[in-house]
Amino acid sequence: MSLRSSDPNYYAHQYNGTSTGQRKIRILDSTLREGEQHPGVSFTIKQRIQIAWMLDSFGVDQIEISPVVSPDHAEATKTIIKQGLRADIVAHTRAIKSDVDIAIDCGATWVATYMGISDIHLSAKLRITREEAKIRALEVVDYIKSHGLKSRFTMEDASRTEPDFLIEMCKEVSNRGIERISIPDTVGIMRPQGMFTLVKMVRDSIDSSKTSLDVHCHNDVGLALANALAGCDAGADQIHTTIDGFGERTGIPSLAETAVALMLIYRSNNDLRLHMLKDLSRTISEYTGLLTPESKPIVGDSAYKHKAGTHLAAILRNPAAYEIIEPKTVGNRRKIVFGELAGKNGAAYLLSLLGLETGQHEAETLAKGLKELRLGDILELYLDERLERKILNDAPMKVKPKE
Ligand code: HCA
Ligand code: CU
Repeated sequence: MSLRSSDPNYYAHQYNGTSTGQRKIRILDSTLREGEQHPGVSFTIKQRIQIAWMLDSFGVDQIEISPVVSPDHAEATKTIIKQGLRADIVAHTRAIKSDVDIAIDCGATWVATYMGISDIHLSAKLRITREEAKIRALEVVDYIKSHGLKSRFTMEDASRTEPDFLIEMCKEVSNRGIERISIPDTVGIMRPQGMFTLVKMVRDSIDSSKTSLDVHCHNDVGLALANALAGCDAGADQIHTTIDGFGERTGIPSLAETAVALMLIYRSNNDLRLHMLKDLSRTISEYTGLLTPESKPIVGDSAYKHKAGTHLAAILRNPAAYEIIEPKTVGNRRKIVFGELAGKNGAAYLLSLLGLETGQHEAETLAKGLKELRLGDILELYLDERLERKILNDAPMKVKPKE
């Protein structure tokens, strides 16, 4: 992506700065774990294997799956581990030795265990004291390490945990050789600045050459990705995503939005096949039977759809006027809507596509006709590569805008 001032995005990139520099922010995709916690989502073993292959070719760094949910999940985990994919396969378990045993039985080399450590999780869920939680957590960490596994420890509900206890837990697991700590905003209550402060506090209190940080942010108020990115600005280097953002309740950041934010906006040094994004979304929608909202960023059907006459006029000359990234870069398509807002320019373009007269009068008549369309009677057109070339080469606008 060029940084010349002739690039229409140039000044925006200048404002954005390079807060994360050229460093790489990694992606852990949890479609097979968090994603399956979304109401109505449950994959077959074959589908799980297919999704893992697709995520791996896309280029995520880690793929998370929980083998403890059912024997089906254990079998999928085992098979996926055997594929020898490039991404790490992370087996997600509760902080319980018998769960870790299931992960080991599946051949896991990476294990992520989680424990709710806020007072509300300790009292309402685990029914133990902080001291008991610490003892239980460290026993499991030692158990994992005694098996020579690579591991992550998730401080579930970290954003609502008493800071001194959170720091104490992070220090203890880091000192015992845990490779990664996940700092989740389990209930989606943070704002970006708050997530920054939380992650920075943890990072400053552990030895970051030994232990790296993950951020796992829930989307209850729609701030998940913004919060996760703020956590990375504070020193975390891995974001948790799922395809289309599915997860418990309203989910976590979507893979597509995260990948494009990282590569286009944050200039993170990832090697991702962005053109697979639409296909990944389509596959998940097919497997879950849940429709992708058409307004979904990057992968939605309307993500590159242009309607207002003033937009059409500009888009037909240079799509960068209203697009920050070429739709085909992410496997999506540009669409032009000829509806009540198309105006004379849009109408003239439509006439030229149909091989009809495109004089002032014809364009005005058609524009008027389009205005009278009822909502829903909208004519949409994909601009495939052939048409795009035609637009650029033979300047389709035959009607000159009035001065
Ligand atoms: C859950 C917990 C979790 C764990 C996140 C992580 C959360 O849903 O059971 O392991 O990093 O949101 O805290 O998803
Ligand atoms: Cu979660």
